[in-house]
Amino acid sequence: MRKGTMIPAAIILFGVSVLFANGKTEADISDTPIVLRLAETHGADYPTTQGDYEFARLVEERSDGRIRILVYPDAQLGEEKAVIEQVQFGAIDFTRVSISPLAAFSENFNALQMPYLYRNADHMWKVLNSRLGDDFLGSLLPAGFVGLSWFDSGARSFYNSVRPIKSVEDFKGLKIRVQESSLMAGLVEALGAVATPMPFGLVYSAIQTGVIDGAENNWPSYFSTEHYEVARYFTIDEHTRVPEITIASKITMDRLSDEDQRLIMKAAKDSMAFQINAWKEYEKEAEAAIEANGNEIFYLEDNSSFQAAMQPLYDALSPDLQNIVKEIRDIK
Ligand code: GTR
Repeated sequence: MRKGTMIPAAIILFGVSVLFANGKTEADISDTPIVLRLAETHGADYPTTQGDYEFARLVEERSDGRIRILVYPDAQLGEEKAVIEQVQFGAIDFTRVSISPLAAFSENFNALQMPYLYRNADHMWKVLNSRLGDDFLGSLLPAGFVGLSWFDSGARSFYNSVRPIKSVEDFKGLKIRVQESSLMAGLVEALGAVATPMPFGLVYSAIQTGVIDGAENNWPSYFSTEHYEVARYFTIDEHTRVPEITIASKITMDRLSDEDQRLIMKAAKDSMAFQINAWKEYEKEAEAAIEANGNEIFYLEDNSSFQAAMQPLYDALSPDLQNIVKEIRDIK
């Protein structure tokens, strides 16, 4: 569960013993030759964190215990944007993040998360698993990252505490939290709401105290954060599919042998199936729990007016990004 309490990164950096999911403390592992840290915003039982543990397990197993990746869940190392910055200058070795905040560091990532871009989940996976998906991973190098792998994150929809959203008109005047992403802010503004960028960990109390009216996310995050308890109206409009990504610091990777770099890259890719499976199960559980809680859920059957409202976001893309969008759409 993650309502927003955070252990400041400084506590960890200054060496207070932290208990990891495997029951070991930092002291227990001090004789391990290579110890690397991975930052994760979600709690230990969330499917992406489960995918991180699987990645760490594969790396440890395949390196015969020579390389150990410690997963820090619950935003212990900070919120996503700050973590990405730390990965960029090598203070954190890996992170699993949403590509929304990452696009501030590598703008082409906006093309991969445009509203209503994918026909369905299969289409998105075809893209991510194609040469284009690998090109995206590789395109992070100039920004100081090595893109490793993709995780599932379903589709994002709107929720709020004020009224059911059934049409674009219903957004008028609502204050909606967005990730620290200019694209997401533009998306919400295009619908007529007021976009409020804010780190994930602050959203629960911001809704509870009325600082914002709502936010948008997938079923699992709406559930695990308990936002569903303070924002009971959920409109399934599925405006974006925003893949999750695991990235490494280029500084960290450059310090490793070519063989170890390959081992890490392969282990990351091989952890994808595990996460995708865990995602499917958790998504079902989240949906059932939210329905049982009596939330008011509206399934938007006809999203044509939502799509039309978002056209200006496509028009504002640079010609290069428009070409990538076309390439994505052409993947059948
Ligand atoms: C979740 C995602 C997180 C974070 C969060 C948010 O779906 O898994 O990494 O980006 O959304 O809205 O901040």
